[in-house]
Amino acid sequence: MPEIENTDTARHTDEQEILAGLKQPQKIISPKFFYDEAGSQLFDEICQQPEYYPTRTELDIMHQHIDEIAHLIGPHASIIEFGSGSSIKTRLLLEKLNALAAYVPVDISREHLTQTTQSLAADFPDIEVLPVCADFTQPFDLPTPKTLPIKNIVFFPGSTIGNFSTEDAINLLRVMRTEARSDGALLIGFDLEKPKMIVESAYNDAAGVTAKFNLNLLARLNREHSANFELQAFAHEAIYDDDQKRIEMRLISLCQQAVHISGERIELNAGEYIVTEHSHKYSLNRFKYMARQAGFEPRQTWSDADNLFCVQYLTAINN
Ligand code: AVI
Repeated sequence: MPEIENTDTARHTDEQEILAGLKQPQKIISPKFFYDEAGSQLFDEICQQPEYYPTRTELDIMHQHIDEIAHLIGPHASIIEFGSGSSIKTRLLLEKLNALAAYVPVDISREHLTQTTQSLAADFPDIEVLPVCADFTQPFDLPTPKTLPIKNIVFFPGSTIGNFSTEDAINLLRVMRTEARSDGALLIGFDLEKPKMIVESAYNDAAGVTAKFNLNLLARLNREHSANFELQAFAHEAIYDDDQKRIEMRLISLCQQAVHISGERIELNAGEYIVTEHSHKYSLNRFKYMARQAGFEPRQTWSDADNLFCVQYLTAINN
């Protein structure tokens, strides 16, 4: 039963990671644990909140400049999407690109990949879809399409790059550079620096969806990792750190309490919090610095009229 063994091993590894984070002086849980089925649904709901500008702004930018994007990419490219590619942005790109060699979604979740592959194969019967099940933070082998691509374009929309620390973001950009190869490019969306008030309201929406999304993390630990978090004993908080240019999402303990997770006891004081996510907002210069460290040079930058969000096309630097 290798499937079951794998699942058990993965759960054990996740538990070790979660416990290690909860034992640190500043308690943390990685944002990657947000996305179980309920968490993914709540994230989709966040994207529809009026205060949450990134999703709709990025889509507007892509709609407005799709012809130029398609022209820069050119014919016979292979699109390698970091993430399972279920978004409208992926479909927009696939519709507009000329004579695509292949579309390669890369995701750690086999389930997400299967869904994406099936629905894209049905809607784009002429495009070869070659899913890769891998952790995209590490280099992975690319499949060989039937039509040899002229270049590889890594596609990473959604400003997910901002959820990585600067060091990890540069490492991830290096993996992208490896997969893009010497003639390749990167098409990426990232969130821009802006006044604190706009960012904080995006992560503290009035309908309370982001709060639910944050608290679902604890519900998930209860469901999957035999934890006993009392959800009413925690509150969501999202604060913009103007020095670090990032949102910090927290779950604050409303009282002194002890929780159990995988047989271990974790104590929290009243007011103590667990950091659950950072979401970095970049200046064009800061992003250029990170991209150059990884071997990419910005070639074209598109933004909205209010400079909220940015979509950028970068090509591989060959030394
Ligand atoms: C997925 N990621 C880019 C989102 C963000 O804005 O950092 C996750 C999110 N967290 C709270 N709201 C949205």
